Amino acid sequence: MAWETIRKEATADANLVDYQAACRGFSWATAAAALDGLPTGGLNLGYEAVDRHARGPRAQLCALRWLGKDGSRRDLSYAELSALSDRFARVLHGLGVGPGDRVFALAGRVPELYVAALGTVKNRSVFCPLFSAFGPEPVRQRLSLGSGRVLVTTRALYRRKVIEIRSDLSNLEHVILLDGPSDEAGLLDGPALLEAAGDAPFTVEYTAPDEPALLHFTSGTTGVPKGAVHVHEAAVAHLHTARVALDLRDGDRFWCTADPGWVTGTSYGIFAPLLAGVTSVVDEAEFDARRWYDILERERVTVWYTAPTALRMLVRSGGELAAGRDLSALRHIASVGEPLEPETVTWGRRHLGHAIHDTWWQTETGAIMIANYRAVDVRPGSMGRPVPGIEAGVVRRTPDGAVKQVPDGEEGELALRMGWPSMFRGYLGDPARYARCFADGWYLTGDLARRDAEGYFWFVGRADDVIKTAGHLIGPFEVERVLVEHPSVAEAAVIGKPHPVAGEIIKAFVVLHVGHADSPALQADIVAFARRRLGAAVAPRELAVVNALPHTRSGKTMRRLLKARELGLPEGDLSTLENP
Ligand code: 6R9
Repeated sequence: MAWETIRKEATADANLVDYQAACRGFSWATAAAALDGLPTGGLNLGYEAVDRHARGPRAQLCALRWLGKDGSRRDLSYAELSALSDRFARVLHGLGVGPGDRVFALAGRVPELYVAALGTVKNRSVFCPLFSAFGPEPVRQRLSLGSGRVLVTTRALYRRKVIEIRSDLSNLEHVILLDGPSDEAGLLDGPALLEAAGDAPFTVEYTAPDEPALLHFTSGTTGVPKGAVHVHEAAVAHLHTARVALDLRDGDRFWCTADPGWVTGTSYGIFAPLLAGVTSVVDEAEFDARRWYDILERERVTVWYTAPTALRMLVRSGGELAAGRDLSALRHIASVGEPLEPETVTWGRRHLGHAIHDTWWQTETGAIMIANYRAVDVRPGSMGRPVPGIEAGVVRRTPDGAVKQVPDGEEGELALRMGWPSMFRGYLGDPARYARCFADGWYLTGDLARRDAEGYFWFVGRADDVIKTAGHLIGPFEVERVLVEHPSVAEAAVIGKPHPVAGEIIKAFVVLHVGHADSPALQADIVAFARRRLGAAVAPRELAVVNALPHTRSGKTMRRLLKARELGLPEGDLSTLENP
């Protein structure tokens, strides 16, 4: 069924009113002029996000409104956030942690995490978030690949996920506990360190715009996770996209529901709203439909950035929870991370007063690249059009290494003309893999898409086997290598199985070692083993024991074939499922 275009809202006040004109008149130099730069020259992401505002009229404005799980709340003004992150920067400095050193964070959504992120980049160290629902194995792998010198975490998370791997982490010198002292040796008491750091302002040193600021791990089909390096001048793209794609402006109450353990929760949950000088709402709790409606209503959220899985859960929670709410403050709703089906776009219009505006981007792009805009007609099911300043194309690689755009309407790989400020500048320690992402001046995204005659982009699928489950990007190989460590498992293959709410769930197929008999108890044991090692967010939700896995002649597991069988598709007709 073709979905009707949703006409733009009455939006003469939108930041982006005339899309074509905004694209024509755009330059990154002009966008960069919206930032101050350091008094000593250079550009520092943390300084731009908080210190700049703390020195001006926004000093007393609420920067972070934190809502605790237990109903408590805490407001931090720009001045307070600037002072606290100064203290954190001084703590790092005092520990001898300096420019380029990597500071990892493993914590839930607590104010101290935001303070640590800002303080880290102000100290010119590199902030690297980890998802707090990761188990010990993904934490170990990322900390060791990233040679983390500092880990900022909590007592409980340390005990559950770090103790057992600490001896493997030879570069890890300091563990700072955000929630105070611990009896265990070798752990630093964060609040005491912050207290002792005193309140003299921290002077941010000259920071080159292309110096690393953030490190985000992301997954591919094979091999270990890749550390995508982002630089301070990503701030230019964070702010620009916050304005044009999210329509942020003075006076906004912005709520990004993503966890800072993933790129959306960092780019748009920490930095973009602060760069834009608005109030950012942070909820510590996990999804709960009633609580979420309460937050939208009570906090008078004006701009809401969320994800398809969460929206589908809201849809399923039924209309009663939404009925009678005063959502009149809400001006714009946007979504990212997975395909957003047309039904959900129009559900937003009906129940929340606004269409859901899909946006597309990746860890590697650092910021929104394609979006539906408030003042532009929405085509439900489409990711929208490129952000002014971004050239996107649908391409095919030719055998001689060139890249050719395909005609409108045809499928190909989504590509972006390289050179925007938040483009990743490397995969940590893997320049060859980085180089393979580029050809002919294009960054090749690994997503399949098509463009229609009016320039709207439509997501088709992934060109590789990575899985998006509940918006989280999971590499199948990371799961498979843990499964085969179970004493009964000889071989494993993992796919994303379509799921009505989570988009996909992780399904594992395992072959048992000779002499091991399949049983419900054994299957439960394998799943429990994977959950313990990987954490609930990464472990398989379903498992099947099979006699053999399909392999190519060169020995690679044919995950696509398993997926086709799972979906009941004819095996000869894998079209979009086929590996390119
Ligand atoms: C920000 C983020 C990136 C991958 C991306 C694509 C998928 C993101 C999407 C979407 C369909 C959208 N993706 N946005 N698919 N429609 N609007 O999610 O980064 O975790 O690196 O994932 O997510 O496949 O390539 P990341």
